[in-house]
Amino acid sequence: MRSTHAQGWVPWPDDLAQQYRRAGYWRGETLEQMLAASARKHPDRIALVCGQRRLTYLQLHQQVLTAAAGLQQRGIGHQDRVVLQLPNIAEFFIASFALFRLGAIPVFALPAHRATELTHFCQLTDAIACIIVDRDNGFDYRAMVRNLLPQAPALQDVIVVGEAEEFTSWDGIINADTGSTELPPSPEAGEVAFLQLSGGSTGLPKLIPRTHDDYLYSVRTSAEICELAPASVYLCALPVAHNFPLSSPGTLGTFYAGGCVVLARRPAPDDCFPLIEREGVTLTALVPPLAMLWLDAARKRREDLSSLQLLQVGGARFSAEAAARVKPILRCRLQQVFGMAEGLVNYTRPEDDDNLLHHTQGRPMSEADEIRVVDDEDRPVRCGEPGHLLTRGPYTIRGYYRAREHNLRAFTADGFYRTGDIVRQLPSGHLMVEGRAKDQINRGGDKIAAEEVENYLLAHPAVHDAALVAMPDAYLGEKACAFIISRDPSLRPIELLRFLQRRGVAQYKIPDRIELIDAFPKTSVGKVNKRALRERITEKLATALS
Ligand code: AMP
Ligand code: DBH
Repeated sequence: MRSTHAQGWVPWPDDLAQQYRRAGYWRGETLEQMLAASARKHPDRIALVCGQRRLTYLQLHQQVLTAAAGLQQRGIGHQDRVVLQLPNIAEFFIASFALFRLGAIPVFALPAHRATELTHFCQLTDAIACIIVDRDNGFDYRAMVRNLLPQAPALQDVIVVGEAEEFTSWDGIINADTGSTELPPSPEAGEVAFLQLSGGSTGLPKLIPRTHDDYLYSVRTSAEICELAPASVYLCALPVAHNFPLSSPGTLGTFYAGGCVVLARRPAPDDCFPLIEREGVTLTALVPPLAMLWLDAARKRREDLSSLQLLQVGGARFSAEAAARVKPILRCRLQQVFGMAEGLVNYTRPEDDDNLLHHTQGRPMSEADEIRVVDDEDRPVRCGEPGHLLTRGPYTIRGYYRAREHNLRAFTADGFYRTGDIVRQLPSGHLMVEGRAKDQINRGGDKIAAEEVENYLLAHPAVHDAALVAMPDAYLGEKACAFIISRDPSLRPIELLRFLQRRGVAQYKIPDRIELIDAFPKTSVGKVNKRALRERITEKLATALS
């Protein structure tokens, strides 16, 4: 096996890896080989709809091989990291599968990420190339990358879908004369296939190494649980690189089943409802705020949504009240999904009664998922009592990428991932997400690591100290409030927000509110008492409303 600790990731212990192979969880197939198999089985079925473009499985796979040859000609090869930041367009899949074919490793940035995050991904991975779109949603990705080039010395190639300006054009790559070039042997399925992002809770976003073997296992199992078939039409409304729409069972699960993936540029009803009607969409995945928006819109709009059979909701806690409205309003089944890019995914099942469906976040997808619910000293709590969720299994990572120190805290000595979630487990195995021990804000499914944003705020000369906490929000569930101790009495909150924007960080990380404060409340051991700060802002909001 060529993939080792030295390459920045922590493999499963050999005996377990063998066990996972013997059990048939890991099948030695790469993600690109999965697509190739679907192309052999269903060459003429539509695999992908992107705007007016419709690609059959055969066409999609051929474009993947062409792109692989073109990328190889640009010097991209086995184990090279390539930061991929694309919106919901066909090129996301053509580029990703082409990189999988070469054994190169895409780093899945989200379209919301800005210079600060992109620079970090380039530096942490020594990426030799990045693939971006020219502009989207009023933002020029070329200008962003142009400005970060001095900080990313390993970056040799910037590949642009659309108008490339001084950079390499994607069209040039897929139209290059690659006649005589032969593709290298496929990578091994036990190697890292890509790096996915974690919401994290510490300084800078962590990267999650997923192998072909482990990811495909989760994709296949998810596709079975969700009963995907060639007739399935999956609408990808969330950002395509996110783990939920990519693998639970998402776009990859749909390709595995021979179904059709329909890409929506935006998740709002204006974009998605006409697509559901036109394409006969049968399932889709949303975060809770979007699900609520859809429920409201469905009552007012005219589109025929009757093809929809399953709405998956996950990424943040979905209220039981909203869950109970899905079936009466959308006339489709609801599935709650509680997952994480690190691995473990839980689903409610078709046979679950309404009580389980509305009040739990499902149970683990695999019989091989190991679940522990423990107290602060890692001792198991009694069944049904709340505790920290720890997990281990055939598709849950053993360590973050190039994060030796952090891994000591994020994983137990025997390889369980500390999810940071507080859950209760019912005798049926179903989990209820009760809260969070990690210092993170879950802003309607977008995760914000408090420490990361605090560090950005601390970089402002007038900021003496900063503490970011969650505040309740009717629509998003939570928003972020920054408490600031200022050195300068004239500092205005708007100046801090502009400071973050100028620096270039994802918009969802910019605090929704800034509270200036003289001193932080402290815990008995002298740490910032974030619970007291959360209570303070919650009370303030309640008083303002009453
Ligand atoms: P990440 O590790 O960044 O992929 O984010 C995964 C985290 O999102 C989980 O550990 C939970 O905190 C949260 N999460 C995902 N799905 C749900 C859900 N259905 N209900 C509550 N929290 C969720
Ligand atoms: O929030 C998540 O990261 C998530 C939610 C649902 C996820 O990674 C998944 C399903 O696979």
